[in-house]
Amino acid sequence: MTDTTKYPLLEGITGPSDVHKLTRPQLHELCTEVRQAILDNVSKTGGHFASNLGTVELTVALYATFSLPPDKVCWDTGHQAYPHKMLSGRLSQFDSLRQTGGISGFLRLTESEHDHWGAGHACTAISAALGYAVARDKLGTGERVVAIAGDAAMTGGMAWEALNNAAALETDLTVVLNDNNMSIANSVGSFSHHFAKLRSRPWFQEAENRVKRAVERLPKPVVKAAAGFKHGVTHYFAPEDTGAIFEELGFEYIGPIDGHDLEVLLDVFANVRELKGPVFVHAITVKGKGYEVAEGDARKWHGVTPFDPEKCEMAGSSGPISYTNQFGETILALAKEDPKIVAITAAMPDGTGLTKFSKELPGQYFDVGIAEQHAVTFAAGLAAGGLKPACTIYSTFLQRGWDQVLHDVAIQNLPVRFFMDRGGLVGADGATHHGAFDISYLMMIPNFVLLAPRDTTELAEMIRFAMAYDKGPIAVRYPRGSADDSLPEGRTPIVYGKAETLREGKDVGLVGYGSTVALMNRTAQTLSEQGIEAEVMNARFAKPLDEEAIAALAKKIGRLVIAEENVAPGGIGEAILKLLHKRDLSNVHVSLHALPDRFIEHGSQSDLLREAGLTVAVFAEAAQKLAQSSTHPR
Ligand SMILES: Cc1ncc(C[n+]2csc(CCOP(=O)(O)OP(=O)(O)O)c2C)c(N)n1
Repeated sequence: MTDTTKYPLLEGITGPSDVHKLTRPQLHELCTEVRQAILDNVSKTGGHFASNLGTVELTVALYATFSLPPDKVCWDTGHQAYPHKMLSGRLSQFDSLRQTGGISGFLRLTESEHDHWGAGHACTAISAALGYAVARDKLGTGERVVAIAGDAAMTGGMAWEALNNAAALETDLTVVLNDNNMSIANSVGSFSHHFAKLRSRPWFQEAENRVKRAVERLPKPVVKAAAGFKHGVTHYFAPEDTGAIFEELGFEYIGPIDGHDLEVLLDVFANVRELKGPVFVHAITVKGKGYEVAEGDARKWHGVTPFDPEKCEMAGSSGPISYTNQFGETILALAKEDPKIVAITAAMPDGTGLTKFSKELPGQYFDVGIAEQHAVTFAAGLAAGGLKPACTIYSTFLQRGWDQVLHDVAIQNLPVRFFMDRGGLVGADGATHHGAFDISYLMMIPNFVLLAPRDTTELAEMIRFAMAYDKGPIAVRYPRGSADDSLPEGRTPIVYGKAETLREGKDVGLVGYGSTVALMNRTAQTLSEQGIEAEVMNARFAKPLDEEAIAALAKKIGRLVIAEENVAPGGIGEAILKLLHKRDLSNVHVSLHALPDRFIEHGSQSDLLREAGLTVAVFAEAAQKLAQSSTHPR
């Protein structure tokens, strides 16, 4: 470590024990370096930005006061844990953040022994930490366990299920609320009002001297003293008249404290570490802290593409309209004409394309918080009550509402329209965020209609179709990004359960669904250069499948290549195989392509599609083999 290094202290940190060796002034300096390292790296790679600038002091204070290991910290979601990654020996790998083969943007049990909980979906940290705490109690290992959750994570029912359970178990557990009053968009709901009420109390700093004196008076060994500290702090910071909900639940509530005041954090954590029972520390932080524009617009700077740190400008996106924006524009236009149309998001107005809708039609718009289960049943109730709900949830997050989809929507055959963005491989967010399962997990549910568009124009048609369909639940899935514009323009209207033939051929049949239709069309172009004439079918509906058209294609050519951006079990490929079996066409030669039976990590979408074998080259080779080696099984 020399003075010439960019981050003199941070570069010398190989793990938590190195942080313990630093003096208080050095810890302050370390915070400055971590913040600079986040700016330097994320401005080059892109990634989560504002959330990480907000947790610098929290992380340094945790590292300096807890013993990691054996103590454990579970970060909720993991999108605010870059400071943790840097302090646990991964600084030098930050140039590979979220890239193919590089470090993850979230935490992974397999990435580092210091990652105690892997996530990507929100609201899981308190449950996980409670599990760790109970395991510790049973095994007698004695370490401390901390969960760190954002205020928006507290809009999810699972966080409250965990608090309820933790208080009943009365085990030693610290929950730190990282309250920046922001989700990705604004925090919503009555909890956010409750937190605001708590935030309006006198802060730790204002009573700092009083409390410091109280803390200093605590005798050691601390177990006995901790109780005194606990009561002292509770007395100072949680006067009974404010009725903090956490106290009612059985937690010792400590706060609010300034989550950027390192001195306060160090004192509080050092003492909280010794407390018995469930403790709740309420830290107020600022998303984007230290980078002015991000503080001013944390929503825009939550997740970023590479940007110029001096000019504070992100590269603008140009090019064809994205599926997300196409959804947003189309549903807004429809809802303006029909006041019965209502749009629901689970804390993702920007990601699902509903921001403009929320501004122009606030009365028809509901952001329910990170509460997908509730979003689905709420939509079911809206449908039962006579409205036309458009329930917009990413494919990966709808997994959390699966029972509600089945139990509340499908069994009652309610016309809830689901719009699932990010169907397929999403790229840099990785395994927790890929939409790899939705075709399967909806295909098996009776009453559902499933569609996927070949491009953004077809998405608009399918949205209109879905909003007009009122016989039961219907779901449209579409991928991240923009459409491949290589498809022919001649369009046929969307007809219930009907596929579309894009190109006639006689040597091999290529069947795509959603994002793979364009790949199939390109495959046909490649094959035609080799003298192979392929027929291309856009399946449009995975359920009900266009059995007549697919069976006719299979019969006509005897060779099919089928591809989908979903795992094979329960996918459209399997449905077609079953159809061939049912129609006595089992001897048709089939080459089936789908996502493999393993979790795919992060990387660029094109790298990941290649890794999964979903490319034109792979399909063309499969088609060639079928065309050349197999005879028509007539
Ligand atoms: C189940 C689930 N739904 C939606 C998301 C998308 N998401 C990622 S971060 C985030 C906001 C998190 O806010 P908060 O917990 O307050 O943490 P902060 O970003 O403010 O640090 C959301 C909605 C998710 N990760 N998981």
